[in-house]
Amino acid sequence: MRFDVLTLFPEIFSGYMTQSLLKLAIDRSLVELNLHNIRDWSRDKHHSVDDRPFGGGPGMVISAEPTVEAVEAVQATDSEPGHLVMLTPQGRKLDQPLVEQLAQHKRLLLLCGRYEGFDQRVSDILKPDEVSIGDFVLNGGEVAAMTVIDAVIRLVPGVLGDEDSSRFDSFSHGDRLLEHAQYTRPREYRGLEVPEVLLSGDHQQIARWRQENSIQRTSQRRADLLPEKNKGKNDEPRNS
Ligand code: 6GU
Repeated sequence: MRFDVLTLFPEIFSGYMTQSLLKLAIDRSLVELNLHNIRDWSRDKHHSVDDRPFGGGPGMVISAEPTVEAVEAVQATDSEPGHLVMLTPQGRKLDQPLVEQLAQHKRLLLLCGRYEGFDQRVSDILKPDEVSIGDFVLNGGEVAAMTVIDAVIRLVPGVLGDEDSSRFDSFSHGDRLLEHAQYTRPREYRGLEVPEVLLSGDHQQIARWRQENSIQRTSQRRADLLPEKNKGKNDEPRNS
């Protein structure tokens, strides 16, 4: 899986790139991550990449020319131009099905905006897949791009140590349940005990408890995720 990130602030990614799971995947050549500074494609002597909006208003708009040329140049560095994603609050909202769709591509280009966004002609010309990570405003697309990378690499074969652990995550089955509660040692902490069934060694009972705990938590916290049949089941005051 190859990622190319186009940004005005490539240094934002340096800590993330040396983080364990991503670094391991890069070291094992399962993932390639290249950073490109859009400013490198600026043609004027001040290396400017933004300008005031036509029609007035606050902030600055990222110019079409350096952005389009940066994307085209980066696309041309591989025989496969890749799937172009623009991170913008105006995009379609990221969820696990979209992550799975993005993970199908061998190459993703992630275009990160700042300020008041890009000149509209960037989208008109490049027709990117515009993606948002939620209904809130970030200062730029970089954190959103890291979110996309983080979610996608978990689906790249071999990246996770345990091949099963992504399949059992919330949202990756069709049923969209939240994860059940987890416990580790000690058995008792500040008077709170680990549910007895988890210590029983009875795998069938454990599986049943976890399934019920998942449904209960989902109905308490995220009832919008539940299929109608489970709604209201175990609907008690929230305690887990
Ligand atoms: Cl992708 N960018 C910005 N600037 N804000 C956001 C976002 C993206 N997704 C949610 N909020």
